[in-house]
Amino acid sequence: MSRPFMAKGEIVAGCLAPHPPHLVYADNPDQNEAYSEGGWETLRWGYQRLARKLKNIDYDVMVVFTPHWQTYIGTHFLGLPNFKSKSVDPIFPNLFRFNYDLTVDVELSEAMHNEAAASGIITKMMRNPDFRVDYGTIVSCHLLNPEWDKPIVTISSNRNAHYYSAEVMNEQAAALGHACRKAIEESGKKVVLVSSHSLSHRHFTTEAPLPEDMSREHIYNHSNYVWDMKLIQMMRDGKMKEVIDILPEFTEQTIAETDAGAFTWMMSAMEYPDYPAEIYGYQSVIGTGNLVASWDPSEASRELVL
Ligand code: 2X7
Ligand code: FE2
Repeated sequence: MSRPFMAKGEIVAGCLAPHPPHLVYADNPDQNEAYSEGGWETLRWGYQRLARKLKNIDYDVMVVFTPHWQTYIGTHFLGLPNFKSKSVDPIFPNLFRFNYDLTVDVELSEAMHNEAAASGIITKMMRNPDFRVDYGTIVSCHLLNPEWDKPIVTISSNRNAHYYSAEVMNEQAAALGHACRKAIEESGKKVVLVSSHSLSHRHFTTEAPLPEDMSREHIYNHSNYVWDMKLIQMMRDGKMKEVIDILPEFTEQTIAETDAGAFTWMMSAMEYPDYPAEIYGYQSVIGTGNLVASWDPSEASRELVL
């Protein structure tokens, strides 16, 4: 319910924030147990630049939609004020064993949950204190805000693409984005949205002896590269409605991580921007295509980055 005399809440930025654990591994933060000699600088430097921009934006909370919290009955929302544990990547435990201690904006989480439920979407609040937050949330949030000085909300990926089809996922995620926008506006809060995923997602099945050996890193195949570049050009051109319309085909052709619904959710919540995206960097990680990008609704602060 909206409160009288309260300023309307708003989405102040939307970030496409890929979450290969390699990027945190390469950064060697205190929280991660593994040690590296670096790697994937094009993405990490892009992230650092976007993190600096976010420092100059006034916002209350980061809302992240992640493919690695997979729910099969409905969309779930983090529902306790604090989660503290160790997050271990199930595929890359050699790279990512991260000790996290994060705060959640439960009020906003419940508001989005309730608005989504009111629009007919199956939803649930996650109230288990022993729940382990997924590495997608942690990697994207850490790289966008290494100080962890803002609360977050995580939204799970209801696996509609797998249960039904990429088209059904696109429609469901768009409805969820619409509901979340409404909840944010009524909350009076300033929110940064985070869509946590790679673009093309075919990946190598064996790892280099030294994971950060950049002489071994390249995109999985040319077709994936061409698809990624096509999408990035459309983002530069401000054609986000068109991007979302072709997303099911992109998802199927490149086994893209857009299957999770995060990108459609974010674009729907932002009402399909027709202004240029800010591009911060593109690079492959174990063969997948990864883009760091942002959508800044304010013309005054929007930049041509790359
Ligand atoms: O989850 C991921 C990913 N999306 C891309 C690359 C490598 C690892 O993990
Ligand atoms: Fe992933």
